[in-house]
Amino acid sequence: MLETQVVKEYAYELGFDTVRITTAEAFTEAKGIIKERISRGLMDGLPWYTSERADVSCHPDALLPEAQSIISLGMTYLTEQPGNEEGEGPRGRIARYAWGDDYHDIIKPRLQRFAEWLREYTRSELGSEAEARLFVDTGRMVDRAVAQRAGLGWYGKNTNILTHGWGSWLFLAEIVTNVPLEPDEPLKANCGHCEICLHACPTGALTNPYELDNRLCISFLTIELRGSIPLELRPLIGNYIFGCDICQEVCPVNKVAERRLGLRDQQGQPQFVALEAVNRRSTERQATFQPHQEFLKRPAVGSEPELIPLLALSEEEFRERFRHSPIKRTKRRGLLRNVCVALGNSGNREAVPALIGALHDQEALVRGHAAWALGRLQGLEAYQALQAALMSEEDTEVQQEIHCAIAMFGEDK
Ligand code: B12
Repeated sequence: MLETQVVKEYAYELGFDTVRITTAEAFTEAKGIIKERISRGLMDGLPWYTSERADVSCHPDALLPEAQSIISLGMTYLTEQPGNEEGEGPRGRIARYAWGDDYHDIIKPRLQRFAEWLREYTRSELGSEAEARLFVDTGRMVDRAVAQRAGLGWYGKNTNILTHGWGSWLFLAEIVTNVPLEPDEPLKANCGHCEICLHACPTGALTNPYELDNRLCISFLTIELRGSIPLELRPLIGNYIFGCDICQEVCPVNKVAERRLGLRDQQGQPQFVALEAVNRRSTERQATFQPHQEFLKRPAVGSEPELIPLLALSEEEFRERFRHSPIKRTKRRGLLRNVCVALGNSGNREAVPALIGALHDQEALVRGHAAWALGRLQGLEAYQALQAALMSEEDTEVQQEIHCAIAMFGEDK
């Protein structure tokens, strides 16, 4: 058997914050739960998330026939709390994981280097090259089930994997290999009686402990959903325009992680000794926490950008601004749809002229949500603009949205 510790050390060298090992046995329990959730419609809205996918993602040997071990990896995206950004207008919120660079672009190359190293290492140590398959998020793998069984963390009731060091503020990735490695034990930790996250979710997406209804999750509604956001859910989204962190932010384990790893003081000095040492089970390697630079807030993206200027983004400006960011996933029309909803929820009438402009956007999706936002914000100017737009609008769905928006006005516009 290979020296497992050497493999783990190399993961740290590559910049992963935590690493554990599990076997390549099937994830039978996870498969049963996933299939049951699909059949109850809890995964609806993600057409690629099928029962057949679970047959592969829960069977590592379907991904690599001789699979023996899975190296489960975590990389934290906790970074400094952002300072105030310039500007006075209403602001939107972006989930923390998207403040910086796209994690797929950061983690994939490191996994590739890991696999290359593993091949070389096994050639010299065992005389034959290891085979390895790499996964981060988009691959057909159950990232969280792997992390749980490997003891990298435990399932929180909000369904995220929690760790002692970083709470759930970390990305998961894995390498499936045919090399036998000594497996770690699952952790005994759990959420106890705490159910804060279940009650904090504004849309009630956490229907039971450890159970998420995808169709209600703000993360799904603002990132993955391609079409219109259901009318009844729009007011509940608040000012989130990409993803959502509410169930993570309220989690006591996350609060402890934030305080302990935190963040630098005003002189730019790290305030706390990281728990990295604990996670590595080594007392010699005391180190201070250095946030990954790649996940620091990008000025062009921000964490709470001003909303009104976003409505003026052209396709090209959108592509340029979000080129390296996970936000590119929504495409311009998805982001502007979300911006309209956030402006409608802001109660800020300053947004009315920009929303009237958006009633003439090239995208029907944006026009429809701008109409809804004007209905929320009310006022004569908004009312008249909606009436005028109805005369020229040709898309039947948008016409419907405008009718609904007009119906939101009372007698005294
Ligand atoms: C689809 C998906 C989504 C969907 C969610 C659909 C869903 N219900 O999972 C949407 C788009 C909404 C989403 C949102 C988010 N996602 Co996402 N997503 C995924 C993806 C691609 C698949 C997840 C999956 O398989 N879900 C199926 C369900 C059934 O699995 P599950 O929720 O893990 O269910 C398990 C538990 O319920 C457990 N269980 C069931 N009953 C019980 C009972 C007990 C007692 C216990 C202990 C456990 C338990 O068993 C189930 C099966 O293993 C993974 C990447 C991957 N390839 O795995 C990322 C992933 C899960 N997402 C991630 C992130 C960061 C997020 C967001 C935080 C992003 C954001 N800020 O907006 C939110 C979090 C929302 C939430 N509370 O889960 C990370 C999570 C990292 C972590 N620390 O856990 C992942 C792993 C991506 C990555 N590689 O880093 N996501």
